[in-house]
Amino acid sequence: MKNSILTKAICCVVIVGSILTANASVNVTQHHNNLSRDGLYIVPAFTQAASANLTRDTGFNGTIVGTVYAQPLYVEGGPSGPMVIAVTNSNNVYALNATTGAIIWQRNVGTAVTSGLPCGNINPLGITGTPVIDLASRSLFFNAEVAGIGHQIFSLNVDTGAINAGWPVTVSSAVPGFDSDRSQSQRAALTIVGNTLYVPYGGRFGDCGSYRGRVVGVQINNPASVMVYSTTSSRAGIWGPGGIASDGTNIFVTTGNGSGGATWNGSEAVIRLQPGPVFSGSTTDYWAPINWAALDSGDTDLGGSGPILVDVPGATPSALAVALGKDGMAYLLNRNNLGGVGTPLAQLSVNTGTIIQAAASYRTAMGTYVVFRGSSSATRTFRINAANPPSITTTWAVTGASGRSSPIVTSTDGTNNSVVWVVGSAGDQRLHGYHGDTGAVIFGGGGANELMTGTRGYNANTIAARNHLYVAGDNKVFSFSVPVAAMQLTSVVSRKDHGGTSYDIPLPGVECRSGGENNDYTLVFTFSNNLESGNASVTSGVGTVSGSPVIAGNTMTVNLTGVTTAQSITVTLQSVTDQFLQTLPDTPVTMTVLVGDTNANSAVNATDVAQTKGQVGIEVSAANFRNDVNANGSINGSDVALVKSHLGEGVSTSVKSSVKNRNRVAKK
Ligand SMILES: [Ca+2]
Ligand SMILES: [Ca+2]
Repeated sequence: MKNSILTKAICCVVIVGSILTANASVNVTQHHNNLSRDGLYIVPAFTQAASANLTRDTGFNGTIVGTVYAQPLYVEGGPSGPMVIAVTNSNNVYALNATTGAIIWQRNVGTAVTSGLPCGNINPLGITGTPVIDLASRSLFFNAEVAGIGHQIFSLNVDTGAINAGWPVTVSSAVPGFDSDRSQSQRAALTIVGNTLYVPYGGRFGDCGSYRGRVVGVQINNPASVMVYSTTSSRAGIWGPGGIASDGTNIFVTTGNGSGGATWNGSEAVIRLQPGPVFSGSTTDYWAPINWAALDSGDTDLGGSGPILVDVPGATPSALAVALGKDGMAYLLNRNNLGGVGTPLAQLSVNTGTIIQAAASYRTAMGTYVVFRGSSSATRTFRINAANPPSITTTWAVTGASGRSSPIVTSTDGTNNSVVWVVGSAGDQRLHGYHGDTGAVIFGGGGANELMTGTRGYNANTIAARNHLYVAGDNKVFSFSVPVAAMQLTSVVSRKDHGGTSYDIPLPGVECRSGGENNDYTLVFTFSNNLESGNASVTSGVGTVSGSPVIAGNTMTVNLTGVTTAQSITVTLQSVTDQFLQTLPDTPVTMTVLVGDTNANSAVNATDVAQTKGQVGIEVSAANFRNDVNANGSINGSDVALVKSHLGEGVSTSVKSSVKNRNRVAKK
């Protein structure tokens, strides 16, 4: 008997409690975070107060090789922990440790193009458009221009960087006639809807050659299956950095200047494509302003900004698409019936200069906003009024900070603490944060440590994840963070249900209640921050962790079974990680188990019996629940009998006393 208990005790020490991640992981899988391309990041750490104290993580390495136009991505849940993904025009792809900036894996997908193009201004030219991640298959998709081959669409295992089977797709082979004069460029962001990857194409700087606005659709599970949409008009490129938006079923693109003429052929438009992609040709599926031909001849593209999809509760219609033109106009469209060539739901001149960037949208108690970078010195906003039809009102603008990036917005919950973030890209090379309702400066750019290098104009390049912002510039990814409270274990209790009401015994303390038939106990750990994941195991004493720890908010509940009485059992917390990815050092917590020791003096004796007898018939409450020793919700003769059955049992309660006892033994 003794031997078997000993064996059990030894085995319990080595069994490790199961691992569980309860809360949702955070991932930035695409340009501007969402299919709508709204650029909204819900990040509870980014209160406006915390945002004011943003600092660069100077220990974050982030060194990469090549010029960067694409927005970085962020992915969790892989074997190497949280990663930042960055791509460069040297055809280099990187997965960086999101905390240290060290390279987890890197892959070069072929020699970048350095000569032989009919026009263009990116040299070397490799991966320009923002990639997209499919979390289900943990695959990363992007387009690379490879010397001697042209456009290739790759799929990589996002955890290892290995090229997935069946990829890359060489676009000129899959799509007859595609890019035969090398005038087609790929600089707008990619999208995945369902199982289809959509890759948008436009022309090169200089508008040379026979390029078209094109979207190539590739089945991600069958890359041999390729479809393409091309504008009928020559040129009409799809090139704004935000690329393709989606409502979850269909995709939306904007097209640039085309060849003009009397009949609209696909230029200067917002176009809705069905899955494939397939263009219906119906007026419900495209919109172009009445002056599209004049915009064509003036090179005043509608295509410098991709569409963003915005829902405005209370507006009729409420499901909108927003377009911005190089001519400074903002347009509101009914995204379920775009309307053909004609007058939009609303339009307003919102900027005096050309608009080239990816806009963002957010909602506060004041209404629904769109924010865009209007020029190298202005960040501007307008509100969409919830009317029938919806209308546009210009709101705050900030001028002065030089540089020209695409904005993003952080909010703690989707409506509060909105902060608009822009980078003075190709300008002052600093991050700037503005109050979403007023434009008041929240973060003014920081000090010497916050100065970046190599950030590119027009492109977004900034993402938010947990308490970080990441900005990708040439040859370097920068990490910034807002301060967060350190994680601490604030309390531990042993919790038991007494006939419908739970009572807690704070630990360290003596658990005097019976564990029932299987000797079960429940420990509830409370922390100062919300948790992401954690483990627990029994590291001394008799008992095991049963099932997975349950994480809810800032608590972790650990169930124990097989916990014998008259012992101290130690449960050690391991890898407990909070929502800001701070990890608690391994923390042991000891519970003394002595069934029947109702007065918690480490011995079961006549005092406990008398105390329990004294409570018989009295309703169980916070004052006497220890006397409900069998935890059934009433104090009666069974509890007295249970205490009596343990008479004479005891435990030594402190390390000090056990050391003293051992010393006494040694002296003998
Ligand atoms: Ca006692
Ligand atoms: Ca009882």
